[in-house]
Amino acid sequence: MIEWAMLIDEVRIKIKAGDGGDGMMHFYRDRHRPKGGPDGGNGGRGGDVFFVGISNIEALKQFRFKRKFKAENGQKGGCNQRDGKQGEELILKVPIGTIVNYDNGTRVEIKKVGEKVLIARGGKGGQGNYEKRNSINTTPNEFDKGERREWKDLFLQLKLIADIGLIGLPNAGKSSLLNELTKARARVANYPFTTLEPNLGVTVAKKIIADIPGLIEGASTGKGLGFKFLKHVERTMLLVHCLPADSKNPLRDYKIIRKELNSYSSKLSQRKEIIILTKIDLLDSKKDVEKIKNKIGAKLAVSIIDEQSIKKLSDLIHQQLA
Ligand SMILES: Nc1nc2c(ncn2[C@@H]2O[C@H](COP(=O)(O)OP(=O)(O)O)[C@@H](O)[C@H]2O)c(=O)[nH]1
Ligand SMILES: [Mg+2]
Repeated sequence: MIEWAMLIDEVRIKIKAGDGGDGMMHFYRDRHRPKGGPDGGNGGRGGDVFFVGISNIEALKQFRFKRKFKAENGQKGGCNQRDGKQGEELILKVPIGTIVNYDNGTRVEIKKVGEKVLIARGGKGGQGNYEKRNSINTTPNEFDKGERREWKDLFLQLKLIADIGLIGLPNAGKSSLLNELTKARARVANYPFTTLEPNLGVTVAKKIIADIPGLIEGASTGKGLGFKFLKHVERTMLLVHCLPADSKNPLRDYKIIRKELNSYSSKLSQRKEIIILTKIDLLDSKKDVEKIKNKIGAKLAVSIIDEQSIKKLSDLIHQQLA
């Protein structure tokens, strides 16, 4: 069994189940029966809020701009013992692996595709005065209000399962490659430690790539930020080791990272790895590229300004995972 990397994406939203409709207070009247009996109907139930699991791991994106969601309220009861209409339920699609955290500490996980999980129950409708009749009081002039529902704050966390980990020293071009290989928008900058959290992206073949930041010499012993992320690396299926062409000594860079991986866990050192030479547009000649590529045992040489090379990388990654 392969252990999976679990990375987390987070969002806060507000939801509200529908209020129950109020009961009706009404007495039947017509020409022949000026004092007819009570006939006020019950209020309709408020709509429930459900989450349904889907496989699209990008689905939490829907909450980027719209954050408040509400199921329909039940309608008020009518005359003639007519009950109010039930409120329409609200169904939100979330990726499987979503953990729903309520304010009170309760947690629910959406585990299966198609699984419909009740997130907030709609309010009961209130009784109308028809329902309130009894042997003692045959003409009640009371009704109940429908149950009201409040807004709930939900904190959604997505446990993501990364298939591929991009590793390498800071500045190796990991975040840039993640952006090119996926539609992720990781921060890129020309200095170490731009990426504080692992960035995630989804490839064309729906594989998840994690950009593992902050690996430096000593990371396995807790130095820098890398330690925190090593556990994510441990659970990926494939490592893409990035070595930049503008490094003074790419072989040394490689060894630094390998040493950290090995001392963190021996299992990790056996993980399938492909080495790639990055930023090759910074080299003067193709001959230089070949020379370094051979020296470090790279499978591919890429540059983010060479679309062809990115395509080759994408193909290689998917082929390795297959
Ligand atoms: N010339 C060139 N620069 C690149 C390439 N890839 C990344 N860079 C630059 O290298 C720097 C570090 O890249 P980044 O992706 O943040 O590296 P990370 O620290 O490994 O995530 C940034 O200034 C990038 O614009 C490339 O293929 N060619
Ligand atoms: Mg980065």
